[in-house]
Amino acid sequence: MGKVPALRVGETVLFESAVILEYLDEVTPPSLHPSDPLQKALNRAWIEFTSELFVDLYRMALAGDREAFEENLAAARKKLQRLETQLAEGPFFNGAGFSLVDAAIAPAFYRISLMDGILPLSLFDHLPKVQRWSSALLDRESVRASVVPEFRDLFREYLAADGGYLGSRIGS
Ligand SMILES: N[C@@H](CCC(=O)N[C@@H](CS)C(=O)NCC(=O)O)C(=O)O
Repeated sequence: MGKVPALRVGETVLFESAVILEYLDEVTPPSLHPSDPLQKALNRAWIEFTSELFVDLYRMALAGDREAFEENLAAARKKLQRLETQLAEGPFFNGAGFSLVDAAIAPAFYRISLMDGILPLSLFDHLPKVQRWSSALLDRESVRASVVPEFRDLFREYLAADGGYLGSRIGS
């Protein structure tokens, strides 16, 4: 499809991030999903919801002008507001334990933190539960180790080379 992510397993290439996630969860027991079928289904629904957040962030990263950037920033904020209403004690989505829905959203929080380092986004303002969720995930060793050490520099180089609204702000 010309899109990322993709996962090669032997001769087979899997695509669609949620499908890849479910596959990895199945081949590395125990499952990170809740065991209750209804809770599991609900978690899958929220994973699907977060996939739209990635689209907003991708469009923010590559927005050509301020208008397009802010339009997608607003769309991302709306989704995070929605997520705020789903969180309880935390710090993770289902409480104290890390689960698959956390794994699904962690890269979004990482990208938000990187973009926020270029241009303050204030995406977590008035969203204390989402803020706590993001911090808990970004503090996890498994999340840190999920990208190459030079990811931040590569991301910034990619944005700078793109020359969009965000990329043109790097180093300014
Ligand atoms: N629903 C797909 C979306 C994949 C997707 O749109 N990936 C974007 C990056 S976030 C991409 O590779 N875009 C390249 C392109 O569209 O040319 C998934 O979750 O895997």
